[in-house]
Amino acid sequence: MSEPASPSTRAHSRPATELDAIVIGAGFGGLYQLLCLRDRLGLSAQILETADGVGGTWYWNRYPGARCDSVSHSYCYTFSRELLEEWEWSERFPGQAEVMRYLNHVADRFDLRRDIRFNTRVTSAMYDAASNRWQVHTRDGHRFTAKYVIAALGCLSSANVPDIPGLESFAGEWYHTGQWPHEGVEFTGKRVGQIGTGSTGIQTAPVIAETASHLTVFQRTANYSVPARNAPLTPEFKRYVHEHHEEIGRLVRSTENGHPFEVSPRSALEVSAQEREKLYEAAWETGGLQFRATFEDLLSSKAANDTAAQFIKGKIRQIVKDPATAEALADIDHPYAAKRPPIDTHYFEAFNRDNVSLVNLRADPIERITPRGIKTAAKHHDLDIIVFATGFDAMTGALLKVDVRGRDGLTLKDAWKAGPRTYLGLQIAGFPNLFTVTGPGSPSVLCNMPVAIEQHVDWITECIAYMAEHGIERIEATEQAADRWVDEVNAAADATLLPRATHSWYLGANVPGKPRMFMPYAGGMTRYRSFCDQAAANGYEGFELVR
Ligand code: NA7
Repeated sequence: MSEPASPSTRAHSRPATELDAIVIGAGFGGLYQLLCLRDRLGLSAQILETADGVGGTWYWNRYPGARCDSVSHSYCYTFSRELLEEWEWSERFPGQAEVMRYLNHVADRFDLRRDIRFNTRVTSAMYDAASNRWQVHTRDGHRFTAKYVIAALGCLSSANVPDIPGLESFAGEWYHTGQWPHEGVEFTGKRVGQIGTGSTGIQTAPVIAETASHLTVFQRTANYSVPARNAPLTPEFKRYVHEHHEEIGRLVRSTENGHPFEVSPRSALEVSAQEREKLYEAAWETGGLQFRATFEDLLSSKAANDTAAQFIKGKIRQIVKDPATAEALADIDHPYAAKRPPIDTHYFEAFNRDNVSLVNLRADPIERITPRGIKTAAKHHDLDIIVFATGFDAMTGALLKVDVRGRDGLTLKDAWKAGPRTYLGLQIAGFPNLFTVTGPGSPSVLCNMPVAIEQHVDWITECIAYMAEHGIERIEATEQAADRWVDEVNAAADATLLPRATHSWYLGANVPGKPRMFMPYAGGMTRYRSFCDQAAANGYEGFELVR
């Protein structure tokens, strides 16, 4: 996707567009936020969006095999009964194209496009205290002013291309999965190197292997994966969904991670070894993220977690025929689900193909990229295409790319120098009337995203409505509330095994130089929701309100 040309002097002299609210990003969060501000509160609002279409993360992540890890009947908005009734998913886990069809349908159905400016990258957002308005600049030289800015840039939208020496010299093609070309990539007859074995790499490798002449997967950290068992939805299940919208909605809003399944109340250590094996086997057959819910203590007890880890490692060794490859794939150094647990369609099976090989970078690290491929310590791998499935500068990267300045010229970069510091993941001290949808410090990526997004957008909308009703001009998280919340976020993470995966993007560890701090709120959606509701019920406790 080409981006708009750089600003002309003429463009800069244009008068600013004045709005009540600017929403940045036209993904799941931005679309619903626009609808709430415009249609529920009657405000003048616009979305500014870099892409030429809606979809956010789903717009950019078009790599082969891109598929949602949440079951389709829970991966949707619940705010509109009509929308729920008229939309029908076709598969258990919706593919990228189907999620895009859904979001385009939402944009059309609620007539949102007329208030979305596409091809518009926000470069800066500066708070002007005298007017109590944000000045927002875009790359094409437009200026906007608004009382509110709602950042809905997505948690996984700033692609991370590692700084491997020699990339610029590569004579073939290279792509990052999160910036995939719309016209697709032709792998037929090509020697492909894929770096990265996170959720994305695990989804894309088996699909690339179907047409590439050879696929070499470069693995730095071995990863768990459980079969997705994706399948078309049966007419009976579709009928069930249509008849139970309310029940499903209630269920996803009541569970800790926003998925439509309860975590078993059983400990992995309270059942016999045979019983445990039987339950894991059943969960493996069912497939999906639900595997995590087999026992209640998989993320709190290392001993319990070890049983799941051993089970999955055993499966890898059974599936992968070459013993050395199986060993490298099963040599996993962190607890199960301490990094985002991928689900797959024949990932481990792909290594049984003649045209797929694995390079274990722990034993044989990459030295450099050459014009002809990738040189590791042991050998040169000749490649026509390199696919970077290397993830994102998650949770903070996209917002920090914008020059955000709050009160007294405080930059967001400075405010977050030691790591993201928010109150409830919704607001940042020093940045009045700026809200972050699924910002760091909220459950966000540990939750089924549409559930987390609806909760945030509803909260922000009610907050703005409250301000209008009470003649409040400015809201800002207090330093004390942010300090307390950072402690709560850390304590919630420390009560789990999540920080034990020291290389995880939850901690910012995948981006060199990024401060290490556990970013999402791990205390569960119900506890989190009650903090948000309580703050609002107490007249927005923890926020400073100025008339
Ligand atoms: P992830 O989960 O961050 O995975 C990125 C992968 O790329 C992971 O295996 C990394 O290894 C690997 N990586 C990153 N940098 C390098 C370098 N320099 N050399 C070798 N390997 C590297 O991103 P995904 O896109 O898979 O998934 C992101 C989320 O999207 C996912 O969790 C779902 O929520 C949807 P590492 O583990 O850091 O050693």
